[in-house]
Amino acid sequence: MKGYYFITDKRLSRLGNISDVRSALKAKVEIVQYREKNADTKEMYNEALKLRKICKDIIFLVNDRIDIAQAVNADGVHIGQEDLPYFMARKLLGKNKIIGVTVHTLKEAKIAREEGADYIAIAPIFKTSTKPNAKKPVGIELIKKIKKHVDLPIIAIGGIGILNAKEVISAGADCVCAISAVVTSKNVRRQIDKFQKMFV
Ligand code: TZP
Ligand code: MG
Repeated sequence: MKGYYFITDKRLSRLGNISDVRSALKAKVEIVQYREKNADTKEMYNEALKLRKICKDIIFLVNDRIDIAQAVNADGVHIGQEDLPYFMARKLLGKNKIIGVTVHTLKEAKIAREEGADYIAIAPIFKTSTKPNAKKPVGIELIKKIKKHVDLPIIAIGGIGILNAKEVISAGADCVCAISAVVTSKNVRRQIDKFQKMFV
């Protein structure tokens, strides 16, 4: 796992999820997470189905919703500390699916590792207004600390943009996600390209 980690955000997007995900594929993104907090289940199912087809050759994950992930045969889910517990997500999805877990502390990261998570997302690194109920920013020091103690791929998310992404990567993040900085931009592909270049 290395590079830009794409998360959809229909509310912030200029051209919609389908267009954004196509642009992400052109920018050689290897992971797409479908994150939708405000839609009916049926709408989510239909959209996830379309995205799964577009993302047939890359990793396609669903945020929170294990049922939607199963229904569209996603590659896995991304869950937070408030979602269905890891052990139950694993029980429902089976051992071959990917489960990523958001963590805000070293302790949560260690627990995620012990439980068997495939990767962790550390969040929010900086202040963000994209997630209304986001916790207090954890800063890049936590990335360094977790990198030292927890042997799992690390995604960094929250308040990341072109100007601060490099320090996040230098601190030990394997992937970065920058939702607003990417989906509100006029050229999603070019914007992701800028992040991708920071990894080479
Ligand atoms: N989880 C923690 S912060 C966040 C999520 C989904 C939102 C990140 O959005 P942005 O625009 O990259 O700050
Ligand atoms: Mg969640």
